[in-house]
Amino acid sequence: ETGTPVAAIDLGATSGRVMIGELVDGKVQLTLVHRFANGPVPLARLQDDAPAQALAWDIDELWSQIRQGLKKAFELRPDISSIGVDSWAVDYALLNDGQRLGQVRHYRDPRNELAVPDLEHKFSRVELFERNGLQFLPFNTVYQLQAEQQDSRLESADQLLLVPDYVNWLLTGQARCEWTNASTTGLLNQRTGSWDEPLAQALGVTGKLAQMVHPGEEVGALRPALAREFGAAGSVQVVAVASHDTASAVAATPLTGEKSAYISCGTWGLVGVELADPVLTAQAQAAGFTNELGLDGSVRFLKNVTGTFLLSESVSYWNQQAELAGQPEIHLADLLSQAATLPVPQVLIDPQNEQFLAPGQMPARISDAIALAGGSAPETPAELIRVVLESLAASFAAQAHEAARLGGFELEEIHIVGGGSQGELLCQRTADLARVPVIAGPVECTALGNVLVQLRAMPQGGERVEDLRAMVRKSVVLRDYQPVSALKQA
Ligand code: LRH
Repeated sequence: ETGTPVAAIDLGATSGRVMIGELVDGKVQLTLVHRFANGPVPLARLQDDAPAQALAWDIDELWSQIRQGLKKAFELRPDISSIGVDSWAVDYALLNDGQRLGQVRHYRDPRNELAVPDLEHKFSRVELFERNGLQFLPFNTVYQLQAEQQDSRLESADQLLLVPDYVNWLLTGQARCEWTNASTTGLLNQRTGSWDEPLAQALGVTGKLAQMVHPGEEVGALRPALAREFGAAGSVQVVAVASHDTASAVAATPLTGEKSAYISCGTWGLVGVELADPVLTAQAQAAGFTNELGLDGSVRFLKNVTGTFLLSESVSYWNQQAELAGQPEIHLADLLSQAATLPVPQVLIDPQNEQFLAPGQMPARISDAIALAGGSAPETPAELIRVVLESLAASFAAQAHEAARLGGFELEEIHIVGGGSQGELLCQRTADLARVPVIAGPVECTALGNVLVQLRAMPQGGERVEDLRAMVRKSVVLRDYQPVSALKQA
C-alpha cells in the first residue's frame, strides 16, 4: 500500500538534494532523485567588484538544479501533492519589488566577524542573549545584517527572506517566514515570541520581515507555470516544513526517554536536548548554549559545535594537492578505517576554535593547533583524522552532558543522527567518553523530518503520522553503541 508522495528539497552544506518521500506499507520511504553540489563560492565568481574573501551561495545555479530535480521527481511520480524546503540557518536573500538584490552571502564569509564589535557597541552579547536566547555565533543573521550596513542594498530592499523562504517564494510567489528558521536569526525575541523591534530597527529591517508561518502550514500553491514545467498531474501545495535543517533533524530524531540528548552531526554538530521552555540563565549564556525553536513549539536547547567540516575540508585540500601531483584521489572512508586502527591520541584540539570557521588549508591549521596544544604534528593524513575524531567525540560527550545538566536532568543516552552517525569510531568514542549508550541513525534525518511534516499536514494522511518519532523508528534501522570503560580500553 502506497500513499500520496511528497517532494523534499534539502539544501545541505556540501550538496543539495531533491527526494521523494511516501508511506509504503506503513513506513516512510525516501527516494533520492537529484543531487547537486552546494557550498560556498567566491562572490567574485558571481559579480564584479566583490571583496576578495567574500563568499556566497551559487543561488541561481541552485534554483536551476532544484527545478531539474523537481522535474525528475514529477516524471517519476506525477501525483506528488506537496513540496517542502529546508536548509541551514541564518542566510538570507534581499529583494526589492520581487527582484533579488545581488547575491546571497554565505555565513562563512569573513565579513561577519568584522561586524561583531559594531553591533556590540549597540547590544552587548549578554543583552542579545536576553532578547533572543541564542548562542553567540559571529554569523548569526544579526551580525550579517550589521555587516550589511556598509552596503546600500539593505536600504533599497523591501523584503528579507531566509533561503528556504526565498525558494518557497520562487515556487509560489508567497513571501512567508518560517518559524523554526526565524528563531536562528537573532531577531526573534524569546520572551514575546515575535520580532524584536529595537533590534530590527537598529539593523534596518523593520517592515522587511515577512509574515510568520509554522511548520505544517501552507505557504501557497505551486505557481501554475512551474506546475506545467514539472508536469504535475494535480494541484501541488508548498508546505512550510521545519525549514531549519536542524529543526527537521531533531523532529525526526527517534528520542525515546526524556533524559536523552541528540547530536545532529553534519558539517556542524548540534548537541542538545529538547525542552518545553527556553533556558535563559546566565549559565546557559556563558556555556554558549542556544534556544532555537522546534516543531510543535518545542525548544531546541543546544550548542553548535564543529562537526564533520574539519574532515571534509581536510580531504578536499589533500585531493587538490593529489590532483596537482597527478596522484590518486583520497577517500575519507579509507582514512577513517585507517584512523580506527591508531591508538587514542593524547593531545586534542578544540574544534570550536574560530580559526576553523573559514574554508581552505585545513590540514595545516589543524596541525598548528595540535602543535599549540603541545602535541607533535601528525605524520600521515590518518593520524590527523584520528586526532580530529577524538576531539569531536570529546566535545560531543562533554556538551551532551552540559546540555542535560543545564536542562535539569542527568543524561542517560545520546542519539547521533545525520551523516556523522555513519562514523563508527565517532559514535563509539562518543559513547565511551560520555559513558552512556549512543544510538546512531537515521542518516537522512533532516529529509525524514521534512517529509514527515508534509505527510502529517495532508488532510487525508494526518493521523497516520501523528507521532513522527514512532514513524521513524518503524522505518529505519538504528545502531547501538555501548560505552567501553576506560579500564577495559587500557
Ligand atoms: C546546520 C546549521 C546549524 C547552524 C548552521 C549555520 O546545517 O543549520 O544549525 O547553526 O548550519
